[in-house]
Amino acid sequence: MIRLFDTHEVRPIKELEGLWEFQPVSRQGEVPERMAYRLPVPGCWETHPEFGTYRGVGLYRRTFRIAHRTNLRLAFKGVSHTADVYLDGELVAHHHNAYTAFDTVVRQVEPGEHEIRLYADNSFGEHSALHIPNDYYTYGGPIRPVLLEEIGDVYIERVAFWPEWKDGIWHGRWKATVRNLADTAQTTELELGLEGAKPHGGERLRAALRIEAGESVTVERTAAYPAAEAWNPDLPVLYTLRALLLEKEPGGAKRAVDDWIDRIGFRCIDTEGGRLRVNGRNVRLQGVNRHEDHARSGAALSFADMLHDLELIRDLGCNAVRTSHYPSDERFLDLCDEFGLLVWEENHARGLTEEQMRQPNFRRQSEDVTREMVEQHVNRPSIVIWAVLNECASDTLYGRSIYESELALIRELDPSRPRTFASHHRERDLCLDLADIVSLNLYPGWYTDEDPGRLMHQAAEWAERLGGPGKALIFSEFGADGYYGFRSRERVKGSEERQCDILGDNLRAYLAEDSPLTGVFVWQFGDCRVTEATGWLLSRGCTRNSKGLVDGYRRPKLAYDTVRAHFRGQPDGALR
Ligand code: ADA
Repeated sequence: MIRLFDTHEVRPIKELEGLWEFQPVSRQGEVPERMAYRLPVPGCWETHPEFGTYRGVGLYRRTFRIAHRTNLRLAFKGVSHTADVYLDGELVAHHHNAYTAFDTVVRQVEPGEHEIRLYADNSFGEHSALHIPNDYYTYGGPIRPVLLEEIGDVYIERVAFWPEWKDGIWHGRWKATVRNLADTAQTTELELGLEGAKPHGGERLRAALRIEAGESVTVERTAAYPAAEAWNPDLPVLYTLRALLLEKEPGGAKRAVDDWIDRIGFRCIDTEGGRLRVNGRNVRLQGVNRHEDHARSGAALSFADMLHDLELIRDLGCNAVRTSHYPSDERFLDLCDEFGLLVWEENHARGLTEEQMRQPNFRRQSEDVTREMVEQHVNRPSIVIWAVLNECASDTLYGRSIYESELALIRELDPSRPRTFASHHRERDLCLDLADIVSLNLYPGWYTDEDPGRLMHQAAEWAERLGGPGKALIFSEFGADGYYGFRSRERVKGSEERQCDILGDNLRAYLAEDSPLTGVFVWQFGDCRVTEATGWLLSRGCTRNSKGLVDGYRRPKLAYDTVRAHFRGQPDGALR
């Protein structure tokens, strides 16, 4: 399943899901004598009994047939973590980072049978600046869908849509890019429309285009949509966006030769008065941090598992989720759009030191994922915050230069959403002024003995002094380990009871009347696997980060009900 809706009705598209051949190999490009295994796609090799801890390169192979000569677009929604793709023996794509999509276009492919070889590499080393041993697990394989599309010489590459509230009416700003693969200039007509929401004075927006050989053109348009209804968390109205490329037939009639379908919602966000506002109304974010990790399927959750997560998150009384620490699967974001769950989405990084940020590949890989995240997810009404670089070196001058350029890149790509980053550097942070929202990860009751209420007011003072006056403040992480099933009358650390106590104490302070916080995100929704290694952090018990409200199989712990009671405004009903 690719998305919750059809992304194309004109362009032929096929998901290459199912069983692919698999073989571990020693390096990218190696052709083994035989392919001894079969693995599911999407999936990760850790689900196979022999590869539960395999770290290295894995080759996935399959064939497919096409009936006529055509241009092919091969799209990968997420390969963990570095991919090399070969079509009929030719290298056609290379991509780093598990959590963003990439594609490649191959021209004039002949009819008949063709072979795809996908080399996925989950090893750590110089080549990989973002995927490092960490407090979550880097799985191996195509963890998200793989697609095959047939395109003509001229095709729609991307369509972005920004809703804007102006003079009491919803407006939409369009930006559509059309590419010409041919060796000669081409003409075409682009038509842009929203189903169910007509622009002022017309049905659809149109542009006649002439595109030079091998080039692309970007069309920008603005229109008013007086009849549009707003997307709100309690009534998330979605509209279908449809872009078409039209060709004139000999008789004069127009025929659609390519299309692009997406869903959008009309809503605006600001941080006036130090609060996050959606459509001009204050919203206090009550959320969880969610890793894409499941005890059974690793990072390749099924759609049913994603929906189950979303239902649990809603049952907890959350109105928000943070995609820690990387962009989410598109299907999970589709669910958030559909159910009105607000999303903090962040680029991929966790806990990089200055030295790791100086690694030669860091800058390019990090900017790539930031750009891909924003370009690929910009149309989603559910995303209300963009974030970068969780707990990296924002306490150093070099770190500051990186935060500055990544936050600026986001502003350039999408001026409509507030930007932030989650810091654990407290008053030593040097970048709080660069963000629109100050976000802090603090663990009173777990890593420190501080009183949560006192710490919160102290944090508000840091935000004001270092971030700038009147900035919104979020507690982006707080929590405690609780080993599923480990019970203790003495409520010792690590027990489910102690996890309830700590989360209860935190939430009582943060959700109180006098709270300066505009949002709270519990660390974390579900337990996740971590890299097995030595060192205090990575020697976590059970090779898991056990601060989940549910365990890896989604069995609720006692703390689930504690958080649920607080988020639903009934803290007295909480287990203490
Ligand atoms: C950090 C980090 C999380 C997780 C957490 C913890 O704040 O952002 O990824 O490691 O701490 O459990 O300690």
